[in-house]
Amino acid sequence: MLKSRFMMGLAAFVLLGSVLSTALSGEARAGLAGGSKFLGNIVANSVPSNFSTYWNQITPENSTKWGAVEGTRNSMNWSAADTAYNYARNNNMPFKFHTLVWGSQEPGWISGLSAAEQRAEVTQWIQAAGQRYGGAQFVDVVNEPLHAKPSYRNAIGGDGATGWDWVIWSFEQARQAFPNSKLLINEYGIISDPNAAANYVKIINLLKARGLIDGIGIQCHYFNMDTVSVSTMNSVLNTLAATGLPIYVSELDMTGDDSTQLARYQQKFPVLWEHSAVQGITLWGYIEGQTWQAGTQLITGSGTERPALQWLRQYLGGGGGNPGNPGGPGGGSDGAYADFETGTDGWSGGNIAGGPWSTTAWSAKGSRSLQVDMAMSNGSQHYMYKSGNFDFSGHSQLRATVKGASWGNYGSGLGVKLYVKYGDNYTWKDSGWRTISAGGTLDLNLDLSGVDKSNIKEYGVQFIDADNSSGQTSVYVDNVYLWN
Ligand SMILES: [Ca+2]
Ligand SMILES: [Ca+2]
Repeated sequence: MLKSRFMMGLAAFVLLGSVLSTALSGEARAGLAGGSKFLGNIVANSVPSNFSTYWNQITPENSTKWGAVEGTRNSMNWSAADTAYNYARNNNMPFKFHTLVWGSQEPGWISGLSAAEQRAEVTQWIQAAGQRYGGAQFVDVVNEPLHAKPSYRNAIGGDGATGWDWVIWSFEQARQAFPNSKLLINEYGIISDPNAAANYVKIINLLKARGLIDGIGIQCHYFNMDTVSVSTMNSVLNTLAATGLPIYVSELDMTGDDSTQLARYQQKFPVLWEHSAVQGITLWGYIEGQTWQAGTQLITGSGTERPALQWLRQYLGGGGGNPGNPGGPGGGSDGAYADFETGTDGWSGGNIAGGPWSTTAWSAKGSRSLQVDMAMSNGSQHYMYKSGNFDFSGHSQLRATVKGASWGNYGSGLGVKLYVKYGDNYTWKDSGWRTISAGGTLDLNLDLSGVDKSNIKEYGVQFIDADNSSGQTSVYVDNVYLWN
């Protein structure tokens, strides 16, 4: 949609000679987010002084839109785009060019041209952008194909036999102009609407079949995010992930007074951030008075972090989780973190009758958990666990939530322990004996003091049948994470 802060460039310079093609490292080194996923933000005409404190990826807010660059035909104004691009390069941040073909913020003069002239102008625009910003990690090739088709689309293929020939043509041109960039499509109204997601996937699959697309952008603005449910979000993300392409959340914002915005971030940001297909999130502004929509800001006009940003800093600060939101991203691949939203997360079962499976039967976080079936008898022991070499350094507790199914005879209660095995001798430590009845749920905390945290060999949940138990049941584990 039209960005209200759109600034039409007035200065006109033709600067095609300055080719900035240095490839940037994809590794993020600034901002709140470490690890392999970026957390970025937009840049308008200048870069805020605290930008790199919070963010490690850049998308220009308006300055790489066609209407902003070429407001006067063949007079290209790249100055604000250069500012953003050079900052990204100098600070080793991925840069996204936004956007090549879009039905909003087009140059006003394009509609008056013949079809042949329109096609030549779009081609020239795409080539000029690629010549100047060929080092961009990402390019939004087509923006909002479902909502804002360009006025000139019939000049570049129209609907055609596929229904989306103009989109295919645009990606073909972009592939030539940006051979080293990841080509993305971008759209709003997706995260909150499974039907829209299915329509979006139809376009994506046309491009994927032709080798033209490298990732899926979903905007995730407040008018979708404020009210969407977590289950709808997960459903849409899984639909998009089934294409096999990575997902980029491209324009995230959420409104609300301090407590409302905080609750929305706590509930919904992790759903996006922790989905295995999501490789980066870009927020759409953060400073009060400089966002396109009032109420979305994360820093007030006086420079104070709003609660949602304070939480975000804590959530992303490593260490996994906090009192308001158990289950942060944890200590990375060497730590312990599992939510089983996309599979078994490498967990196994021991002395079980079936599984483990990622299931929607129950969850403590998100919409899925890990399930095993087991046959109960007189003191028998069963396990759900992950083995390998893990580093829990810097954390004081391992936590998880478990549940027993409502079927089977639990007798005097199913014993449950959260445990680790550590060191070369696989020394055992557990959370102590707790019991659940059929259908019961438990939050388990294992104190890691005294454990050689840098040398963890296995961790998991042990179940011990009561003497008077019998029959088959199912048990579930979810939201496994390291605390503090
Ligand atoms: Ca031109
Ligand atoms: Ca889960």
